[in-house]
Amino acid sequence: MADVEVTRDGAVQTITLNRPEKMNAFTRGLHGELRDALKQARDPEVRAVVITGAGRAFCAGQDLTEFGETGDIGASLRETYHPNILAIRALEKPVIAAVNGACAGAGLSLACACDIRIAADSAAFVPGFIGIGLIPDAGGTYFIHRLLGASRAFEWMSSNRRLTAAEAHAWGLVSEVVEADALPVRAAELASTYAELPTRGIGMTKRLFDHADTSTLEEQLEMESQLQAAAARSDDFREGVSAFLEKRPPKFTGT
Ligand code: LHQ
Repeated sequence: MADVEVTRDGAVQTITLNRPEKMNAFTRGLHGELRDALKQARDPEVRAVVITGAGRAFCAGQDLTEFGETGDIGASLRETYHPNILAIRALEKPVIAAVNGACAGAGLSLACACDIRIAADSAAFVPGFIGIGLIPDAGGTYFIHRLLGASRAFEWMSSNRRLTAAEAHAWGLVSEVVEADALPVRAAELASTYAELPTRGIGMTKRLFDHADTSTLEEQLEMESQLQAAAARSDDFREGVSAFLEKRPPKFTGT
């Protein structure tokens, strides 16, 4: 059985972390397979990606039974976690985390690296790191303080408080909570809606928001003009305008 399962339904690729007996905790093997799955997601035919977990957890973070084998943790983070976090941000298409259960440590960082998070009502969000004397990694400090604001992010990550799905929704950490049984269907529905949007425009919007985190207004205005010029050269722009003028729904191809 693969540690990461990849399935395709039309333009939607679903990546399932598949170590249910270990709450889908990260091992070197899982990282490698996730890396391959994210490479497959670069296929232009894939226009939306879902990341979820098998069984009752989304991902419990680093497999603590493999912890002793990690040696130099800094090097291990650089070799295993960082490429996958960066690969998610570099995908020019929406990545949806369908958080089906416990989401802890670097599993929480993984969910937060995605563009959209929806959760099962049974999901729990747990910082984890400080509970074992570590600091947030795998982009946790970068994403969580942007999603929640510095004050709430610090308080949460340092308290190690277990957050319910309803609390995560109230905080804006997830955009939607559904009954656990309904999560796969809702994630597929949301992903196929995104897969029918102008994918290049979605990808460029993602890049712009990432860039906005560190840029000046002048730099952001410049990047917007460059990417808008590219968007205006897309087939989807032509189709969007034609459909509007012809008073019909657009049929975007992602080109
Ligand atoms: C686990 C794990 C787990 C192994 C539950 N590993 N077995 C760190 C270091 C090095 C390099 C790079 O990066 C990192 C980043 C990190 O991710 S550090 C943070 C690591 N993660 C954690 O500290 C989370 C630890 N787990 C938990 O807080 C809870 O288990 C969660 C919230 C995930 C789930 O809670 P519950 O639903 O109450 O389940 P449980 O605690 O009863 O766990 C069920 C089983 O899963 C249990 O095994 P058992 O044999 O007793 O059934 C746990 O030992 C096992 N498990 N997390 N990370």
